[in-house]
Amino acid sequence: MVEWTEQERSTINKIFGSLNYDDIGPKALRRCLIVYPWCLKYFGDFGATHNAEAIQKNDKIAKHGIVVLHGLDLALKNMDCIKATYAKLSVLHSEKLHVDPDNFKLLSDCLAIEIASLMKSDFTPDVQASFQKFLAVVVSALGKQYH
Ligand code: ZNH
Repeated sequence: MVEWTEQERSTINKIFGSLNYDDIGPKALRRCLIVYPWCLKYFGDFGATHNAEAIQKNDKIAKHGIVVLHGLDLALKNMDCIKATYAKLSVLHSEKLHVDPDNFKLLSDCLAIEIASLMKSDFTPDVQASFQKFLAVVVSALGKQYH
């Protein structure tokens, strides 16, 4: 089981408590799809092309970015059993969506970059360390049901 210090718990809760999901979710997913264009193939029915402007303007991508961010609430509310909490979502991404699990890490890095640019000097190395640990546990849990 992953151990969390009180400091880590409070830092992670503070970050998420200050986030506007409707803003940061779309930004993180768009960044991921623009920087790592192969990720777009999983969103075929969203109708976006490999073009930054099309990705920025796509409402379905924006909405899905919000869904993904709310997906992180699961981990936030269940920090002591993240692996079990994501079992279903892991099966979905593996067996139904066939998302290469390497991409979870890429999206989590894009989210870190968006949060860094929002928080600026408040995103200290210490804060980043807690945040990256949280995301690493989520990424690992999402990849757990892959065979
Ligand atoms: Zn994912 C879906 C989360 C990543 C792709 N996702 C989804 C959902 C959720 C999530 C919550 C919904 C589900 C239901 O409906 O039930 N994701 C998530 C998270 C993460 C992710 C948390 C990390 C962090 N994804 C991802 C990636 C990708 C994806 C990276 C690719 C690249 N997802 C996806 C898809 C889907 C999902 C494709 C489906 C969509 C639709 O709607 O169609």
